[in-house]
Amino acid sequence: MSFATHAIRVARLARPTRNFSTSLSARYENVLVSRPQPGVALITLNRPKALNALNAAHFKDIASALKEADDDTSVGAMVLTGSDRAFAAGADIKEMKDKSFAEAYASNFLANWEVISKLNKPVIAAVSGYALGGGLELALQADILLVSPSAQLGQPEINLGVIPGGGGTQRLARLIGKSRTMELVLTGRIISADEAEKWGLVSRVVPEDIGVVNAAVQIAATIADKGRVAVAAGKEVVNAAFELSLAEGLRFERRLFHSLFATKDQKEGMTAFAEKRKPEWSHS
Ligand code: DAK
Repeated sequence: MSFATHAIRVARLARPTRNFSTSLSARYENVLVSRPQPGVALITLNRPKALNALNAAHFKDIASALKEADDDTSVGAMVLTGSDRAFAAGADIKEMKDKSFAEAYASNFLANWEVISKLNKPVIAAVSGYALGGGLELALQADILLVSPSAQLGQPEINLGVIPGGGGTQRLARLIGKSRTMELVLTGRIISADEAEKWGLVSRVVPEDIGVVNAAVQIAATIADKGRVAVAAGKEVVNAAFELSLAEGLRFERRLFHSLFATKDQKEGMTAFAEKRKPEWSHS
């Protein structure tokens, strides 16, 4: 059986019950929070009338829900998703259209934007429908990005007389190169899920019959089942590849690898392998 076929079977078997807990969501007006599987927090953007456009209140809820899950010791990984029609159609244009420079500058407008990249635990974005402008920039902050066949991704800010401001130019250039990034940023063209996969922008397109959220939850559950210290180290060091030179990155990787020998999970993981049993992580 190929890896892809195996992954599809596993995803089908592990299809989560959509048992959204209202108590977890109660504090948030614009996001739903649930626990589809042990160790997994599912955060769903929920501002459907505006295609999940990200206004200040919405973004505050997203940031708080993610931070809360990151701080929760029972959570090992998070999934961030939107609706079938839109992951998010960008920052809220109506909210920002009349802002002056002084207001934007004095309030440090959208300063909390980099929230995902500052979390310790992995975030998997499950994107269906529109992921435009800030919506794509939010998804690009995730550690793993999955899309459904309906996904439409782009940076259409040029049509509004501005440019991307939430990291799009920099993250896209690193992921898909200069020419493709220039095309997206300068023309505002929206690309399909297949094109995004071909360009290496996303991990994969998940077929409708499996469901992008189900696949993302399955990946999150797999990660949540590992030792948390090693997972955090893996996330930190891969992300460092976007900031450091190769020599610095290799050194950082090696040092973090060395440091994991100070953890109980390293002793347990390697002992369990030698004893031919499943490791029991203490996350310490
Ligand atoms: N903002 C506000 N409302 C939006 C919206 C948006 N981005 N996108 C959609 N809506 C609203 C529509 O106004 C409409 O509301 P009503 O008229 O019903 O009240 C409702 O959602 C449904 O939209 P449509 O009627 O337009 O639906 P369609 O299917 O016809 O079209 C569309 C869907 C996604 C193609 C279209 O809505 C569209 O083009 N939306 C705008 C996409 C866009 O330009 N996005 C980029 C926004 S700028 C930064 C961080 C981030 C950013 C900047 C700085 N820093 C950290 C500094 C991000 C900037 C952006 O994202």
